[in-house]
Amino acid sequence: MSVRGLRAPSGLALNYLSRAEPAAGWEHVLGIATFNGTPAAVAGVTDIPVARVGTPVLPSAMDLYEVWSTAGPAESGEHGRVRFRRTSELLFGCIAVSEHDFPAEDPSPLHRATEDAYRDLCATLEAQGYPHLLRIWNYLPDINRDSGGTERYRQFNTARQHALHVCGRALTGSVPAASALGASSESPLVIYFLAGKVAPLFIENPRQVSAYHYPREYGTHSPVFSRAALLRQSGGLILFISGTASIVGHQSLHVGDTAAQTRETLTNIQALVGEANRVAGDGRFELGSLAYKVYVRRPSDLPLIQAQLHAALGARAQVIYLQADICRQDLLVEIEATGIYPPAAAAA
Ligand code: 3EB
Repeated sequence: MSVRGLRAPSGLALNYLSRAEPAAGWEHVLGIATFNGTPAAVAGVTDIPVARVGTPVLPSAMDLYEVWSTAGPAESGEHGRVRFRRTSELLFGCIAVSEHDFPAEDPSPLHRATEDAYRDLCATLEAQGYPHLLRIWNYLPDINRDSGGTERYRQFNTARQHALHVCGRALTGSVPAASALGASSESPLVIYFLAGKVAPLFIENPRQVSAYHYPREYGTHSPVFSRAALLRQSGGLILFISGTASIVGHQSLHVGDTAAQTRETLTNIQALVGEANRVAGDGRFELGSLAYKVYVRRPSDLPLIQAQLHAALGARAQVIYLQADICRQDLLVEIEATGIYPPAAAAA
């Protein structure tokens, strides 16, 4: 049963499902993310990449699966530690690297894990011939914890930038849309991604400094991501909006005020939707027709955040909520979104 879904006329589809198996079967599934441990329902699925993300679903005890699928034939494979599945246009991949794989005396096992993950990821894209990284999701345990005097999110940023540089990839401009969130302490570093044969358009937010140009007060190495990526494929448009928070310029706004942070975040997403429509020319994306993933730092804030989303988006919007720490201590909520235009009936 599909609780929420988006599908391009032919091409990529995203569904947030309340049970693992899509009604249409596994054949067209490219990849899955799970958020509540490793459910038995997907344990037997050997051919499809499954990213096991350690961010609990809210309200708790709800089962939820993020399922990416396509209309065309798909093929699975592995490269290094990356598991992937691909069509003629797109590749979905995921990788998990445990920090325990590195010596405890290493100054930053997270740095090593991040470098290894990105190196395998880049090698996969090169070997398979999908050079354009479109969208990437990064989940690191204890994202706000310090070790060796540096916050772990900053260690991740240094390692990500270094690894992308070594792979010969851009560090500004043509860089993927992304999310980077905290996961539970027991989780490995989990990364999943979508890559394509054709370059997307990368979109920045006129209200925000580009993340790759953040000043050094946020870390010696800036985060490498675009605010959104827009892909034209098979007669449709796909809009990937990065994790977005209550940041204007480069500063966090409304510290301590969850409702105001949620409204500012939605204003940022509205600005990105406007940019996407302008850049695409024929884009007709609207706030109310996107699919949203909302990361909530404090589970007790859920009703407050839900109320803001309902007021801003109306009843049609598709929204799921996860508990996750956000990459700045003063941020209480972060929202990512995906849009497919023109819209079609949700896949069953
Ligand atoms: C921000 O705007 C909030 O490091 O990949 C959002 C999306 C954020 C992606 C990343 C970080 C990342 O800076 C944090």
